[in-house]
Amino acid sequence: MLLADWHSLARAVKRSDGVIEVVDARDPLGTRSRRLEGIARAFNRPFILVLNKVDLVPKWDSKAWIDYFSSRGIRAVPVSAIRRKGKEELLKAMKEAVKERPATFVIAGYPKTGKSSIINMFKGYRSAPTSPVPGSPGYTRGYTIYKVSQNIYILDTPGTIPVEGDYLESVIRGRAPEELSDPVKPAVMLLERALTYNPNLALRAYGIAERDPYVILEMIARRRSWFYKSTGDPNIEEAARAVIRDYHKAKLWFFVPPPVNEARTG
Ligand SMILES: Nc1nc2c(ncn2[C@@H]2O[C@H](COP(=O)(O)OP(=O)(O)OP(=O)(O)O)[C@@H](O)[C@H]2O)c(=O)[nH]1
Ligand SMILES: [Mg+2]
Repeated sequence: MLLADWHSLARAVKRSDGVIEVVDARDPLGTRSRRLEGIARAFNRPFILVLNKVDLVPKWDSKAWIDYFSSRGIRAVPVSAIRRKGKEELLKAMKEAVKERPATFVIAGYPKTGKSSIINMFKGYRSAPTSPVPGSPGYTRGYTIYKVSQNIYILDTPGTIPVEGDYLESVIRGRAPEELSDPVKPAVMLLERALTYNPNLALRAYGIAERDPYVILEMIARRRSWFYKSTGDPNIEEAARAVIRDYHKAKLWFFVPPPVNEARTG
């Protein structure tokens, strides 16, 4: 597991000319790091928020999120790194944010938000290693600098987790599903959250017409013949890991729209 290394990140921000924070468009506030934003502010670095994976949410939703951040004074750019959408707009935002050349941007954010994929979008080929699930081979381990345009560089960083961030996101992004000692609790929370936003979720993902998270886990285990050897009961821990993996792989589909009438906290 990658421990949050704020010290290295702060040092990188200090040496950079600008900061790009990447959040997951499916749950922008759950994957947003206030602490990272605070570091950028502390060093007075121009800040751009990338709403990545917009291919996984409807257009009205990504638009609403861009408005949400814009109205709070944050420059936000919708991107789909894997579809190479938003590349020009992001580059434009970077060029406008930092005038001096060469310019180096730190790209940072929660694990698996697609930081390295954004670098690859600029490169046009797989240059930075990427991986679908926390802990699977390809996650970013160290700090690596990539040239993404004439005189413009991006420093890729490991996904460091803000301890004060969203509990569920920090748990499921912080460790490989196999390494979670109690995968059931976060999987149940994940299913509860997912069902709030997409009541037909289990039907779509698993063909299961149930809305109780425990029942869903049990049915997944039964269908896949996962049983505890000792008791013969359905192995809901294995099912829980599968559910978490399916969220990372976007098989478990839901998205969180912007809050309405929320007090503006900045
Ligand atoms: N659907 C979709 N998936 C994406 C997008 N960008 C990245 N991904 C996927 O998200 C997963 C994580 O991507 P990475 O680029 O490795 O994410 P990262 O933030 O660099 O991850 P760490 O280095 O582990 O922190 C991979 O499976 C990517 O294919 C996107 O725009 N849309
Ligand atoms: Mg990476």
